[in-house]
Amino acid sequence: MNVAAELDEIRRRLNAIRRITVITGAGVSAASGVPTFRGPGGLWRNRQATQLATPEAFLQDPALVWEWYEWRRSVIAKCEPNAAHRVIANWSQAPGFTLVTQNVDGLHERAGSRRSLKLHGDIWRLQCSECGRNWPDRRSPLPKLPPHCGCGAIARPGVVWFGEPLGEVWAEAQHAAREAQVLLLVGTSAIVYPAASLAPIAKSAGARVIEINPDETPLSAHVDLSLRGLAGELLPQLIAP
Ligand code: BV8
Ligand code: ZN
Repeated sequence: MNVAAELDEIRRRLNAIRRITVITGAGVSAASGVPTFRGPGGLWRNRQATQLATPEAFLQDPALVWEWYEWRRSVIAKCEPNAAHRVIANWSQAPGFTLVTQNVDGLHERAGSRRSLKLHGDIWRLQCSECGRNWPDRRSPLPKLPPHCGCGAIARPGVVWFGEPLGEVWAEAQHAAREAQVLLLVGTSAIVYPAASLAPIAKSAGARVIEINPDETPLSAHVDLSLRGLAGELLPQLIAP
């Protein structure tokens, strides 16, 4: 079946069902100019994101880790949501729709997505490293690095680091995967866990799993349909004319 026919079939299916879950990764924000983790912008000062996004790196050198997050906030602050974010925001108005994102950039919310499950937190929130307080701070640049909490302790970005648990949102994401009739996997390399286990969970619960990615991923052989293309080009074609 050619891509156009496959898109028709998906569009028909999406119009016929209620429970749709979409999982997104950095690829959805690539067209907005946000560097992906494994793409060309994935390296910062020759360090891998997986090296910097850890409690150990923050303990060892909080100033360096904050410089990285401050750089990412400054890049994201100049980015606008793209067509893929807008299609998903449109779908998010429907009752049976759930958005599960690995992205911390906040572009889904800026596009109007309601009720997104942010698996890995939010780069526009700060969290106290002592008392656990978590609050929004969208200033870029931040007036002082590292920022501190009202209790006097140093604050960290409100994101989930490698080696840290995801928290309650993980149970909600698993539920959304199990309940889905169709699960769309958009713009993720499906390497980071437990996020990458949501598609197999949905599939074993009977969902039809569709992947949209210009490249193959470790899940491509395990989904019902793997469409090679860009989210910003293919998603708009899934909206009923
Ligand atoms: C935990 C927030 C346990 C921070 C992030 C099982 C097997 C192996 C390893 C593990 C395992 N279980 C746990 C692990 C360890 C680890 C892990 O998965 N490591 C990986 C590297 C192997 N997982 C963890 O540590 C997790 N925690 O397991 O805790 C625990 C339990 C109890 C008590 C204590 C501990 C926490 C993981 C979360 C880490 N935080 N982000 C920050 O952002 O700074 S992860 C971060 O990286 C992102 O959030 C995202 O999840 C990931 C990047 O992946 P993608 O978003 O997919 O982006 P990527 O660049 O890789 O790919 C982009 C894709 O888009 C590509 O495929 C490309 O082709 C495509 N694309 C490009 N352009 C487009 C496009 N697609 C469509 N359209 C386009 N235009
Ligand atoms: Zn505090």
